Amino acid sequence: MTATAFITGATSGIGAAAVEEFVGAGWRVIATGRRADRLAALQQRLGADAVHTLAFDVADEAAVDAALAGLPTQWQDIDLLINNAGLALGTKPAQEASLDDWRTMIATNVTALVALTHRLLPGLVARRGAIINLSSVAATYPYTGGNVYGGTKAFVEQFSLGLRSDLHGKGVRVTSIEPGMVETEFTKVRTGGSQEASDALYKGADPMTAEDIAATMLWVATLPPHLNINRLELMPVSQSFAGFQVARD
Ligand code: NDP
Ligand code: 8X3
Repeated sequence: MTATAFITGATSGIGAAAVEEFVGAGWRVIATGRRADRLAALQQRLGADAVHTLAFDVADEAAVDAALAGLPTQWQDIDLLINNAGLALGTKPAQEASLDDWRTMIATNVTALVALTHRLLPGLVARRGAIINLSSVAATYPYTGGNVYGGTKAFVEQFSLGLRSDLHGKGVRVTSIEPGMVETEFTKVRTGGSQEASDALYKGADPMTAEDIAATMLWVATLPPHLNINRLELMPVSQSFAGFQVARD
């Protein structure tokens, strides 16, 4: 029987690549995001039998509920939830950052992820399904300007591990994927739409691609059912760690 994945943030970057990857491997995918035109293009390219689209703001719980309530019967049995929708806003240190940006990151990366997971968990338990959550290296390694973004991703990692505990014995797999630099629209979004800033960050860095992460997610999702990858951290070879900083008088 064909398995069904529910992928948030499917209009761009990692999520869009994941739709292609999973459909290519024979899965059916419910692809979601706010930009309905991009979802329609995805469905047109891959076919309505393989891709069902739901356009909603993941942070709008009423919109999420309405979208889920309207799922056709043949799309209601979800085997895999990929909580990928998310964003960083701003690169300023905390004392100069925008509180509105912080609220948006928490609403999207934390509150919305938790609410959608809560909504789909009973079905995932019934089907002994799986959850893949998109955390980040920013969950583990702090950097200047990462403040609330890193905090949201640390939550995603710890929530994933907590889910593993709560789902003990239920046969549901949960994985926190924690990538470093992946070239997507992420930096353009973070910098308020600056393609120049995005190009400058990735130039010469040979960053990971959205396809790299999508292929990793498919690998995680298709391991033998007795295997669970708890956390998986990836970086491009060009990215590594810097030391502590010391302020001197
Ligand atoms: P993109 O900006 O390319 O994609 C982000 C996706 O999230 C889009 O499809 C966007 O859809 C969706 N999204 C954002 N806000 C909302 C919302 N309120 N409602 C619904 N959908 C939303 O970035 P990436 O592909 O890089 O990011 C995907 C995930 O990977 C994020 O969680 C990010 O934090 C994480 N990540 C990214 C890394 C990177 O270096 N790129 C590294 C580590 C983790 P739309 O705008 O159409 O709603
Ligand atoms: C995004 C990765 O290194 O830009 O989650 O914080 S990084």
